[in-house]
Amino acid sequence: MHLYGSYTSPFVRHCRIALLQYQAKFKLIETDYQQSAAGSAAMRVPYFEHQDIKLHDSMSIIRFIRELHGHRMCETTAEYDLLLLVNTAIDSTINLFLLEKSGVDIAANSYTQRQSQRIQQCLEHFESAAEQLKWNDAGIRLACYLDWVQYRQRLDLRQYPALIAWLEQAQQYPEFADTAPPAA
Ligand SMILES: N[C@@H](CCC(=O)N[C@@H](CS)C(=O)NCC(=O)O)C(=O)O
Repeated sequence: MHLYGSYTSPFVRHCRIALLQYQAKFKLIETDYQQSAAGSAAMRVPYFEHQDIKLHDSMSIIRFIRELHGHRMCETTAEYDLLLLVNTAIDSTINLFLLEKSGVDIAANSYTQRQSQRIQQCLEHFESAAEQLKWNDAGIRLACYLDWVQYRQRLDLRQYPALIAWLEQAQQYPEFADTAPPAA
């Protein structure tokens, strides 16, 4: 199994965690923008190859890994919905991060302001739902996201004590601790 990605991406990290949970043999191939543009129609990481299978999104990759080991990706519709909401928050946060890096003034544009508002509302939702979190795909993805925002210093999580507690709980899982982004 070949997983194409980076050691910092929260999407790639979730795939690595799923693979480590099953002690699956895989190779992470570090992939930059130029390589992902050539290797995936989505021009993003992760993408994945195994025998004649090629997958272009962390959602299909994780589903494939779980099913390969006789499990489902999400046990309930509620878990799936939470997972998608975390994806929404990650997408907006990464978009703002990349726009800012490319010189866009994200505070001056009404659409980027809406993205910032979306992120805040998602975080408030996660905070209010934190008591129900489990170490399943929704909970894992949330932990990957929270650790990434801290790593990139994108958001101040101090106003979300339940999310900080969830992140601390996640650190207890070896597959989460072992996939932490490298020191900047
Ligand atoms: N929906 C995709 C999102 C992947 C994604 O946004 N990856 C980021 C890295 S964390 C990326 O490669 N961005 C490059 C770009 O947008 O050009 C997934 O779940 O795999």
